[in-house]
Amino acid sequence: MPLRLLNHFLSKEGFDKDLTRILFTIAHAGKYVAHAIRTGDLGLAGTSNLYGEHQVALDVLSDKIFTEHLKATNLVYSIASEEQDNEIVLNNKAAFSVAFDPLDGSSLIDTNLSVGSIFAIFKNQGFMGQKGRDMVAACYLVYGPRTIFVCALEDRVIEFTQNELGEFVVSKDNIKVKSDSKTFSPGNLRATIERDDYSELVSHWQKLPLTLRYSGGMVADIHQIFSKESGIFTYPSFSKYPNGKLRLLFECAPFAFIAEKTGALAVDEKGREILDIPVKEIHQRTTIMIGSSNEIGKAIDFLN
Ligand code: P6P
Repeated sequence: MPLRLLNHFLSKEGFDKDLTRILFTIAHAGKYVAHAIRTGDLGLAGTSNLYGEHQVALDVLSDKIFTEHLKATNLVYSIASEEQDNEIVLNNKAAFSVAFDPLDGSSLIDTNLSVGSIFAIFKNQGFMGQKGRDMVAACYLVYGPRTIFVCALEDRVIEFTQNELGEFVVSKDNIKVKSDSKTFSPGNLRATIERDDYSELVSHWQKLPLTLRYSGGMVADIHQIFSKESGIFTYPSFSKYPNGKLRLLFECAPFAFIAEKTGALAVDEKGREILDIPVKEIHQRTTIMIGSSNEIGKAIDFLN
């Protein structure tokens, strides 16, 4: 099988040249983040982000790496980062806007669990009023035993795995998720204390039985659904997070965009498609249930 390197593969598939340049840039920048995770300073950066979460040095460094690489393309009008309070205009003549969580799950790094970076790409100047459905691409990197880059554009979801030479090579093309789930990834289990409906849903999964697969890192937990082509991940609301904890623009919408290309579903706990929720505020949160369509349908019934 011909070696299918990321940049050659995306170029020959006839995708938008500027868009593939942005995707290639993100994957390339991800190599520096992967290196920093494996070798870099794990201490605190002495700063905190909007949410008051202490930023580990790697959060700050990852944010800088992606921002600088995207700026250098001259293709990006603005970025919105989970680690930055506001949208930042990079080039007011450019066509694309990129929202990202530069290092999701960074609190897991000192336990050596897999973490990742998540990206939503719009061919629009700015994010306000946009919906996930307006994206032109979404992608993520998983920094685990191997560094993996997954991107969704047009109707394809493609996985690339970094080889021993540091090149991203196609490892899965046109990923599809089965409608039935074998595993469950129940986020925010503490919500079962307040919510009988979520408690009943979790018991339902346990009695099927589905196999529990949960790490606390959204990227790895959801990547598992695409990698195994089956599964369900949930993060419902509770008193501490009445609108859910996870962010629409940086986390849930990109994964929803990818999920729907695989035949999986991504809804909030009321059953609304994540991709139809308009961006009103770049840090807005949402609940999420994402994965095998049959299991999502049952989960909506339980929570409503
Ligand atoms: P909790 C990590 O901090 C994160 O943003 C996601 O990666 C993960 O799914 C979620 O939070 C875990 O949240 O409340 O269980 O710690």
